[in-house]
Amino acid sequence: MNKKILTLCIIHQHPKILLGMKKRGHGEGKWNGFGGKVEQGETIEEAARRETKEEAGIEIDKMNKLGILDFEYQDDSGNMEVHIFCAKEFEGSPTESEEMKPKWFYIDKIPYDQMWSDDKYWLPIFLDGKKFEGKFFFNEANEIIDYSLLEIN
Ligand code: 8OG
Repeated sequence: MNKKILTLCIIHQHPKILLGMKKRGHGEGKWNGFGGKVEQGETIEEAARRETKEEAGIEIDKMNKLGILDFEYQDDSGNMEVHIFCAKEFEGSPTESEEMKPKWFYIDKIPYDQMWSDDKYWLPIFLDGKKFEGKFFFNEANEIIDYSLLEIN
């Protein structure tokens, strides 16, 4: 099966990050960065900017790709490659959309228990501004059964 390519963008204005509560669909009820599938004819960076605008109402110019993660599932839901970007600046003010409700979190109060279970492994590396690459394997109950994660210099 072809892997889907997705984006994830987290705004980091130290000591806070901007997350959004996913209101519907895949990941509903979880806090996450903004992102989604890369559409035909757009670059990964363009998709990251478009999704952030659609979901949080803000415009990003400069961003830094910090991570690439592979997610592999045992069922048929399809494997994914997620490109993770950090942006420090943006234009506009974060606004609730049909999909996401944005909120700032201090980095010592990140709600890991209401996030994807892999996030606690890689988000600390992201918050250090370091690059990383990894792979997470999930079972049918969406639990991590194995993973590898590498910091890249
Ligand atoms: O378009 P859609 O809403 O399905 O996009 C899913 C978003 O969720 C996309 O930004 C990628 C992101 N995402 C996953 N899995 C995981 C995960 O395990 N952790 C985090 N933080 N984000 C994830 O699809």
